[in-house]
Amino acid sequence: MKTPPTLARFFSTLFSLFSGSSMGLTILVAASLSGCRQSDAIGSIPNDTAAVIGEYPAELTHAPFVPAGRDNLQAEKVIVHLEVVEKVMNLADGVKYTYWTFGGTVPGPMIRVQEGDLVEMHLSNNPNNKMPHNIDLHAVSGPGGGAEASLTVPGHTSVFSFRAMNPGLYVYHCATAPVGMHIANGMYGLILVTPKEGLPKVDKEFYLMQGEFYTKGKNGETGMQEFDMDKAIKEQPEYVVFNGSVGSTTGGHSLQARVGDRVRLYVGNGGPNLICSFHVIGQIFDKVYQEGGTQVHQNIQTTLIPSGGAAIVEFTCREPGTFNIVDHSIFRAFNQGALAQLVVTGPADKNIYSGKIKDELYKPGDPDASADAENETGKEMPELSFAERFKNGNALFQMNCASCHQPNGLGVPGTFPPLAKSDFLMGRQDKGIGILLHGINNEPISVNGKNFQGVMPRLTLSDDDIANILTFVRNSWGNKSPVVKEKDVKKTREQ
Ligand SMILES: [Cu+2]
Repeated sequence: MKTPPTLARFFSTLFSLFSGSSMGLTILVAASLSGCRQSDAIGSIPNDTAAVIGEYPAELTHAPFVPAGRDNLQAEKVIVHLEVVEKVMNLADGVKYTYWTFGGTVPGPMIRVQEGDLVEMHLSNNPNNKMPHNIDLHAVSGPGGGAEASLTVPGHTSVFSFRAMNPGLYVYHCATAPVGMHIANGMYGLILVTPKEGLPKVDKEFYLMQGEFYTKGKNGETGMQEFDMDKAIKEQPEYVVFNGSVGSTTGGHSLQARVGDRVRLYVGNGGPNLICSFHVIGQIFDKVYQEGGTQVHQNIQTTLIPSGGAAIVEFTCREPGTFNIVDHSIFRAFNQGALAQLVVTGPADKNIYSGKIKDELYKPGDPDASADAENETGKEMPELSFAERFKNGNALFQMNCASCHQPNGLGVPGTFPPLAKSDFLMGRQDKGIGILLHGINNEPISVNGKNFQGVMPRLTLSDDDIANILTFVRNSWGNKSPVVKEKDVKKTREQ
């Protein structure tokens, strides 16, 4: 952890010397030595949780970052300042939304304290806001999780404190009526209460939080979007996202790790409605602190995170690559935004994952499939009708040929020969197949009495494509001839 104020740190060290002594002495020393702001209330707190030494302002981090833990495992007083800010931000490309936030982001900042810590919450409601707000931390043992004590109108700050009694990963959220709307607008975050003995060291820690958004406009509809209460009640979101917006944690914003890194994800689900089936494609969670508790489950593929719940998952990165992090209710991931990415760099290990070794033809029911595969290309596909070839050929012509020969087939005088009523094209025994197969490389040609000399590149077209293009060209702009078949092209190609 970033070192808390040095004075507090000094006291922490000093007081730890007394940790074996009677609690009464510790409290006495704490009160007299600190002589400062913290210690008044602790006399009334049960002895086993009373030994708070030092105080410091909490390090708050915005997702996907996680506050560092501290080495000192003694209980301390941690002061948390959170400001509620109502602001317009991007929900997706071109989609704007008025978010209600803790700390100006969705999710709100991550708070990290230790079991036994005394947490002093200062909740400020920005004077420019329109709504009252509060905070309900699931880590609180007390009415409303602090909601009642923290109800704050714009331009005010409320303060309350709580003892972090139970280790775990907890959601906090606004609980001001209408509660669902405050949560749906983005008012949620995570507070981690690490166990007294600390958490095992890992190489990388990240913070992800899923939430749904209910907009009047359909998914992808651009412009300013309003909250839609009907969709929220029906639990039919337009967006399901990690960390507040579509693409918050993909591409250039992906999580980063190296091969060999041990990764721990702190994952929350703000809801307000949906349960998350949390999964990282291509990783197995060898440890899951299910529902954010202290019980560890091993070797889990997908873990459920309830609305208003959390999970801690861990894995070791064995292979390089881009790993998609999803809600495995999979339409949410690929159609509504519930997609984040982890990019792992470093050397591949073929013993763990080979990558594709080969791609060969597959003929079900034929034990000799691969031997036969060689001959497979000689087999005729069902021949397309004239109308199908003409239609496909039109599309291919527009893409490949029209910029030179012109959409009307008249070409450009002196430069690109016409195809319309072209004696050069229509008089050819091979129907023009050879030209499409091989191109023209500066050979002089004569078309309808005019001379041309230029280059027509050899295009990478299949036999089927060539049959389509020639069927179209040889039956457009006054040209007329029978359908060109794929087997005609194949024959010419073989000659
Ligand atoms: Cu609120």
